[in-house]
Formats: sequence, C-alpha cells, structure tokens
Amino acid sequence: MENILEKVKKRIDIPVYKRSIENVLSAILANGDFWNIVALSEEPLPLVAEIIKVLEEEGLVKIENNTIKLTEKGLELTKKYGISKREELVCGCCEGRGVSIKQFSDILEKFKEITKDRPLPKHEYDQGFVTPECTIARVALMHSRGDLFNKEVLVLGDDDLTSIALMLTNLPKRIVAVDIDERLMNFIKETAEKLNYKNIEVITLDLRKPLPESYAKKFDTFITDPPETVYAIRTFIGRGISSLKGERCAGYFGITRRESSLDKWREIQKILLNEFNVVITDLIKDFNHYINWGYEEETRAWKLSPVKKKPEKIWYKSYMFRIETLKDSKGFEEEVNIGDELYNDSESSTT
Ligand code: SPD
Repeated sequence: MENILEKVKKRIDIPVYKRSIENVLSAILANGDFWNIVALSEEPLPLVAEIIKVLEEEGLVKIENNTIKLTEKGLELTKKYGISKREELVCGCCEGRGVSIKQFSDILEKFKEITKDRPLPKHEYDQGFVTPECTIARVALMHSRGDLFNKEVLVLGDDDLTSIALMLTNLPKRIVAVDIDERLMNFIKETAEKLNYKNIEVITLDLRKPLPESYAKKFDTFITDPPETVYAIRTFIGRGISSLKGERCAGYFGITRRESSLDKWREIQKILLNEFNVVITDLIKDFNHYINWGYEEETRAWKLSPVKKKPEKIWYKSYMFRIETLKDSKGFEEEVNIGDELYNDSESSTT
C-alpha cells in the first residue's frame, strides 16, 4: 500500500492519502465502470485515474471490455487491508435528499414541459444542468427552510433554470436571475412572458464582474452552483452573500467531490467561516444530480479516463450546502481579473 501511495504522490499534484487508495479499491469492488468508480470513491477524477493506472502497473487491476476489475493479487490486497465493497444505501423515496417533492408534482410536470426545448449545455461556460426532479427538490428544500415565501431570491448562474421552477411556485416576492449566457437569459425572459409572470428580472453578466450596485443588500436568499475552483467559489458565493439584506439570510450552492478534494473542501470551508463569517446549516450528500452534458469527449476527464466509453448513467453529483449570514457576515465585491483559471485547476476535469 505504501508503495502505491508513494508512486501516486510523485505523479500528481492532488493530495493523496492511504484512504484515497482504499476508497478507489472499495469502489472497484462494487463497480467496474470508470465513471461509477469515480462517483463511489468520492475522490477527484484525475486522482482516481492515476490510482487506477498505478494499480494496473502493479498487477492489481486489469481492464477488459471497458471494465475495471481487481486481479487475484488485487483481491488479496483488499483482504489483507480489510477493504470491503462500497455500498450506496441511498433512500429510494427522496434519492437521498431528505425532502419530498410530492407537494410540487404538478410544478415538476409543468417544468419538464417548459424546459423540453431548453438551451443545451455550453462547454465554454462549463455548463451541465441537473435533473428536473433535482431542480424541484431545490425549490422544496428552500421552501422547507423558510427561504422562499414572500422572499426576494437571487439566482447566480442559471443553466439549471431554477428561476423558472421558482416562478412556477409563485412563492417568492421577487426573482432575479443572472448568467453570462444570453441564450439562458432570453429563454427565462420568454418563459416569464408566456406565463405572464411579472416579478422577475434577468441580467446578462459575467460574474467575474460585480453585480450592479443596486442589487447590493437587496435579497433574502441566493442560490448558485459555481465552477469548482476556489476562485469561482469565492466569487460566486461571495457575490451572493453581498447581495443579501443582512443577518439570518440564506444561501444555497453545490460543491462536488468529483472535482474537489477534501483539502479543497477545507479551503472552501475556511473561506465560508473565516472570510465570509457565515455558518453552514445544511450539507446534503449528492443532492444535485447532473445530466451528462454531451461534450464529454472534449474534456480532460475523457483524456484521463482509462476507458474511452461515455458514461451511461448519472455519475456527477454534488453536495448541497445551505449557509446563513449572522452579525458581521460579509461577501465579495471586487472584480476578478482571471481567465480560464475561473474554471480550471489541477482537480477539475469536466471542462
Ligand atoms: N462541466 C460539466 C458539468 C459541470 C457541472 N458543474 C457543477 C458545479 C458544481 N459546483
């Protein structure tokens, strides 16, 4: 095990632990598909790919018919270290989200109908949207926490079209949707017109730039799903916090394990607690399920994958964070002068 760890450490700029190797072995015991192994192991994709490469070199893993399997030697290693197959054990009713969307079943149907001709994910902006059930579950979660009814809600980045789901509930008093992508803003605007919904504004804006001053301290709730670099996380969530009215307002965002190691998670949590001075009230594993975005073959993940086979089912999921502001919470308002670093770091792979 030490030998595998040392070999991986030398080759990759992502923190790796004995536990990372165990997680990958445990995932391979459960599933032979690369994308599922990444999902089950909860290690960043580039790290999983490197660990599999080393395991193969050591004769512990073999790849046959696009399937990753442990060899006899690999199985012996798992026995020696007491590693068992990873079990998901997710609740079938709520898909593990902990909220029911039953109350919103009509809205789910309307949402599906409205979004059937939605703009498809754009690689340039790292887009990839969640399932309609997930979008409605976001609404249910926000409503269950008292963050929607009669509230002013800001959606920062909206390829998921959460603002449309929010309009359909008629719960918020005001909705503002912001995105860099004009196609999305037009789609949301046209939907609002068709629904004769008046309480929504859309703004086309690259979030590297601050929001217009008139939006500072105006909202009760924000939701965002930033790219997974620390830059993007600070910028998107920080802008959300700056837009909140003050104490005891709420923010929602997704963070994944597929593109962020726990070391990055610690950095993110430091930003939340020490820079922004907010508190994490909810953290729900695999709440967000992303439909495979279609441009897989153009991504770094594809280059790194030991098996050139597109994912057949959803493998990219993220945890849902809910934060609340308290006395002295503060966000982030500066302009950030970066390019591609907004989307890419050593752990990212789906861009
Ligand atoms: N690039 C394809 C999909 C990316 C989805 N982004 C999810 C970000 C979670 N914070």
